[in-house]
Amino acid sequence: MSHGKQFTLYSHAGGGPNGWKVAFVLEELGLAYHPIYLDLAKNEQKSPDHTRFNPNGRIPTLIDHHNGDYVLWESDAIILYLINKYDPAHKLSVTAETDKYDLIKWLFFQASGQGPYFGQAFHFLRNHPGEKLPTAIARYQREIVRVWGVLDGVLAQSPGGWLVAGRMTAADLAFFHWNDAMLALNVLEGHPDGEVDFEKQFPAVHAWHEKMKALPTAKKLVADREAAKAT
Ligand SMILES: N[C@@H](CCC(=O)N[C@@H](CS)C(=O)NCC(=O)O)C(=O)O
Repeated sequence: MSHGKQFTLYSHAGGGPNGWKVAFVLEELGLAYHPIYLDLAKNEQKSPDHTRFNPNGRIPTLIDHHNGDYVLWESDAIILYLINKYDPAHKLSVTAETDKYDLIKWLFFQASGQGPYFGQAFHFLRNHPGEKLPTAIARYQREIVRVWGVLDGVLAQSPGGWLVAGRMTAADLAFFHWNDAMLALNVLEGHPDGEVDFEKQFPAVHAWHEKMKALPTAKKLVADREAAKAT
């Protein structure tokens, strides 16, 4: 560990949200980390330098140098590790048993219901080689709208407009970067059921998103992302 920081984080120099999710939690907890940005377009995530830590060959991967160089991958597992071990003041974690399971529930939903579907929407709209596949694009665009609908219904009824315990927790942070990427990259362009107005159709999700976007840590990460892209 020549960089002297507690953690090494393998992440993506572009917008790949799963690495930025983990960075968001590290930043909010004030934990020092050294990011290594991999170029996914060059398949650096599949190189032995990375797969010796993460056999799945995807980012993020975290190494905790204060815990025997413990290596962990899968973004939401990393988030749970960080908040269980390094959040004694419960800034992002919760204490009541049912709140703990609610937080885990949202992380599972994020990992299974948001990330992969939103990622496929981006892939089929922007990255799929060869002919466009309108049925695939429509399927995943509809899924973004469906997931935002689920979140909107819950957030509209939740105290403070947060997912768990009436305050911001790691559960909220976990959703932010995927939502932000979908908006920034206009992934709902040409939605088969008509134009989507994020603010009007999903006011609770929009308000939730804006609250997180205004955090100094979120702003710092936007600057970090731009700097990483430029290198
Ligand atoms: N379930 C994994 C997903 C990781 C993932 O798909 N990461 C993307 C970047 S956001 C990646 O590494 N893609 C490159 C690839 O699939 O080779 C997690 O949450 O950590």
